Amino acid sequence: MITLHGFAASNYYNIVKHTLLYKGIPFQEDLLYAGSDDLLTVSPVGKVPAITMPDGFNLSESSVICDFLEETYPEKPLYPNDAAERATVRQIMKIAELYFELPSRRLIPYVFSGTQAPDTIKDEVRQVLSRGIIALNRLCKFSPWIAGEHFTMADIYVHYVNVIVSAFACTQLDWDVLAEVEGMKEWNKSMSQTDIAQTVNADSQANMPEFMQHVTAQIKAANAK
Ligand SMILES: N[C@@H](CCC(=O)N[C@@H](CS)C(=O)NCC(=O)O)C(=O)O
Repeated sequence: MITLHGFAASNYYNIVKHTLLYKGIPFQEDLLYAGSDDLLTVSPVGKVPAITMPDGFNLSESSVICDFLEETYPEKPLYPNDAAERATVRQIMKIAELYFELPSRRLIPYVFSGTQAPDTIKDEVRQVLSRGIIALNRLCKFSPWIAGEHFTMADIYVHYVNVIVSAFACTQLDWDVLAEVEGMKEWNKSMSQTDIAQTVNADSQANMPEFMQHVTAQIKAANAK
């Protein structure tokens, strides 16, 4: 059976978990937090998530894992057959990662420490998010799914990117970023109402107190140095 390493409060972990559940692939979860030595044995940069296949093959990087799962378990496909359509799905995912997820993540330390990011950082994050908003308005269809008629990996990926945008960028910048992409909020709401997303999000909420304890311990350890 596949082992999914990581923790349920991680949105990257949840991209892979949602994919496994959607495809009906049996898997077990192995609770590991970033920074643990055990994680380094399965993930070369020590980041969550990683998977271990039944034959012992380890893989990390959420979008790479998703591609691997698609190739290994092609039933219930999450990418279109047509090469251009497939590339568009990946383009949406990449733009969401680069222009929504990563800039929003810059604000995580400020939210966790209950402080405000300096204006220079807020300005930089706003500029990157603005480019993402323009690009996603151009690319996303929401008819009814993000890339058009069919449910794809981009639906899963962007839904969990939006968790980070909402929790960190929207709060620190006091800006409803998702409302800037026409159709995004309505689609995101329908995604969150799917059975799989409800399961994944319930597990995420259940893990949150322990994850926050872990974060607090890390911050204390760093301050003590
Ligand atoms: N590019 C990686 C990013 C994964 C990532 O940043 N995971 C976070 C947890 S949500 C993590 O492990 N952070 C620990 C660290 O940055 O050292 C992916 O797509 O899997």
